[in-house]
Amino acid sequence: SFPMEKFRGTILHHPPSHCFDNSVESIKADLTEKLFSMRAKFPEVATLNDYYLALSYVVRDRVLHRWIHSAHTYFQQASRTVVYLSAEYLMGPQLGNNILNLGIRKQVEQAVAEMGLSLEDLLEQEEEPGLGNGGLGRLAACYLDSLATLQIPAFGYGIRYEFGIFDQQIKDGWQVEVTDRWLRLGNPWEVPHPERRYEVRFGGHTEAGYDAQGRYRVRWVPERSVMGTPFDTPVLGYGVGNAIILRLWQAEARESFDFQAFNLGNYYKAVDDKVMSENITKVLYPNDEPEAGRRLRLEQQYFFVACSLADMLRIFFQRDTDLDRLPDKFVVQLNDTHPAVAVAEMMRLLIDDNGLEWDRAWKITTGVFAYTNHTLLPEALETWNVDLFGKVLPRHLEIIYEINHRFLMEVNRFFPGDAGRLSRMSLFSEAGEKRVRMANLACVGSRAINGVAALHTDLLKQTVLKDFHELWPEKFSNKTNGVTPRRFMALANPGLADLITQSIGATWLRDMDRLKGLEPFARDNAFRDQWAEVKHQCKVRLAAMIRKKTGMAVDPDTLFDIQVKRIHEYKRQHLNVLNIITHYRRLKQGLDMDAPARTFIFGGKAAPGYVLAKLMIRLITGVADVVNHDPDINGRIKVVFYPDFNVKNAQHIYPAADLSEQISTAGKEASGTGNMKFALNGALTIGTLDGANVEICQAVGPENFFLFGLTADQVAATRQAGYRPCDVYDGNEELRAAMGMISGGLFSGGDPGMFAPLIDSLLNEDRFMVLADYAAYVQCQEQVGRAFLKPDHWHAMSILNVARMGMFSSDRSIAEYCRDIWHVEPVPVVVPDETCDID
Ligand code: CR1
Repeated sequence: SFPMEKFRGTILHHPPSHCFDNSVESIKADLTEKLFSMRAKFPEVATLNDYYLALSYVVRDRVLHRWIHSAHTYFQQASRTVVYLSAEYLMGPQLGNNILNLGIRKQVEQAVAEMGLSLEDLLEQEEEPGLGNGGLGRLAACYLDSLATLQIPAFGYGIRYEFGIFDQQIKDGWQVEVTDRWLRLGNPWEVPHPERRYEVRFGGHTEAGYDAQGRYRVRWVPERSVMGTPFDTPVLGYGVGNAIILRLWQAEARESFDFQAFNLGNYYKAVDDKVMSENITKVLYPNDEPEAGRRLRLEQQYFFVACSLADMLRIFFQRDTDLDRLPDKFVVQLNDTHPAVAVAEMMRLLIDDNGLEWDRAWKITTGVFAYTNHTLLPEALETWNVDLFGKVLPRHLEIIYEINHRFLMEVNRFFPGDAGRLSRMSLFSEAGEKRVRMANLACVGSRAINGVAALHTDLLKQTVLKDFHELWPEKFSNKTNGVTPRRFMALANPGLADLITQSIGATWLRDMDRLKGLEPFARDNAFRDQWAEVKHQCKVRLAAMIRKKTGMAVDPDTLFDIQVKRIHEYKRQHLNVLNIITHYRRLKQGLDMDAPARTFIFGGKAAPGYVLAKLMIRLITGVADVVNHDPDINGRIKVVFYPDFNVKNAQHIYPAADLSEQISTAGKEASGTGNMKFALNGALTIGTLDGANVEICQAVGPENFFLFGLTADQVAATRQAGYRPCDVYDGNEELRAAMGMISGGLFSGGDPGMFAPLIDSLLNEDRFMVLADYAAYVQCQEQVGRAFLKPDHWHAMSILNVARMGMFSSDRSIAEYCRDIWHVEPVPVVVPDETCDID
């Protein structure tokens, strides 16, 4: 009964339904055809990359078929839709995942084999879109996977950075950053829609006045504007017909600007403007950068928020005219504060562009947004200098002032005369230079606020967001993170996935609680042997990758002890290193000779401006240099730095781990998600009671988890009591020796100065309690060594870990968001004429 004329020009008819034949013969024929039509090549001259692209187009046709039917279904049913706003998405390679989710793996494997190719080689060709820094961006990607799989109508909106996170090379032991040119060889997965661009305005000033009806109105007179073009990448659900869209915005110059300048004879100014406009989506900012005075970053945030909200309203107006119903049709999830300016932009759209009064606009706005916090580290909480903010977004700054004024009046009604509280909760910090607090804006503008693990949410309520929790306790909830078992188990570890399927059936990939069915197998000798064999094969494959990337030989029969994640002081890679050095020294002294041989593997990027993190990488490679070549050690310790840790490499690494290092200072890691990926691949964890480790330990049982170190409460109490790292140092001979070996130059070619900043920071401040946890960590690592020498028990623990990790599927997380925050229901999509057998 809705007015048909409203959406003339959008999808009106039932979409075409091709019958995609997924037989081996058809896939071969399609591949040859794509080689011709998309690459203009015939088989004899085609490169491996041509074949990768051709196969991607073969797969893409089938993916788009699902998307077009999904879009049609969602549109027809006008279903309530989730809008996920995130400045980062770490999608990982697409080809393998799409083949898996289409259920055509066997046929594709055979088809390419019959053409003389290997699917593995073709998959290796793909350069992943590294459009994120780490956990937060990868979480967004896992959540899209689960949204599609749970059949939830959703859009992911973000930024199409031309250069994503830098590629990391290791030169002379140091990290060297290389620009990531992921688009160089073409991206077959995206569909640009230049016909659907939006204008985004910046700068200038505002003018106040009265409109024809005598109402007070503000007009924003911007100084410049750019265009945002969407690029759509479909994301398939697993075992369902549903697909959703990741829509990334690219900044482009308005050609009208160029024309004007050209007419004035200022051709070069026009070209300049074009460059300036396109700069907005040029590069992803690495997080953990110490100083942030970056206007371009604010422009990026506003740019993608403005495009996304405009797009959302376009879709809304296709079916509705009454903006009061917007909160019934859409919920907008803010992935951290990067898109928090959306709160002000929504108010501007409603008031300035659609003529609503403030209170009505505010009711709609606060009915639409929800906010996820991802960090407790004070230095990572975003704020913007008010002058800078006002120069880039003068109208939004006014709106934020008005929101703040009304909000503080409300606070004052609840807590009369509490000046301290008012200044803490204000959207502006006034200590020193005046700044806008984006977390406060996100809290005030949202109807739901959540943390990403139980401990993190508790600490949020007690610390950074304490005042907001006291004002609005009902807004708060916990949503413990999860990871997709499709990419991180089925795709990354097919051997393990097949073994699990053989024993408990195939449904676990969509219903991870079924993994519980593995528990009895922990006592089954034959099964344990198969389990051990799968792990061994994964280690053999990783050893081959290590050989290829670093030239180093490592022994798959040793204990693979792995720490991969961003390099950061709070994640404490240096604590890991101190244990390695201690172990090394003991072996040199003829002690610990019965400990199992270990391969310590590290991977992760340091922010280019984070000097101490880069020094930590140099320390790891320095220790590797000495230990790996020491004839006394004779292979009992090897240390590897695996360069350029990203999603693609991660898929090789997680399955091969015996031991997962999750050793952050308690209270600092909001959740962690690598911890889940390791455990789901049968690694045991050595970890602190931090982030989701707490829940993992509880789920798998403390007897199957190597727990050590201070708790978050103890960390706070120790600090309170006047923690002095030098006292710990003075009291521990092995610690002194290990640190002495570093500062004496043993790992820096005799240069005693190289690691001085690291050593000094540990001795003088030790913000992250490395020394306080050192003894407990070393002792816990000894326990790990002893446990590894009893393979039957070790593998039983490994099986129990996997069996009990079901709750860490992102399907569970997303189901909780749907139930508690989004209030959305599944919309199944039926795709006609699909002839695939799910394997
Ligand atoms: C946290 O540090 C968490 C991810 C995803 C990170 C990590 O512990 O697993 O988010 N936070 O929730 C972050 O990147 C900007 O903050």
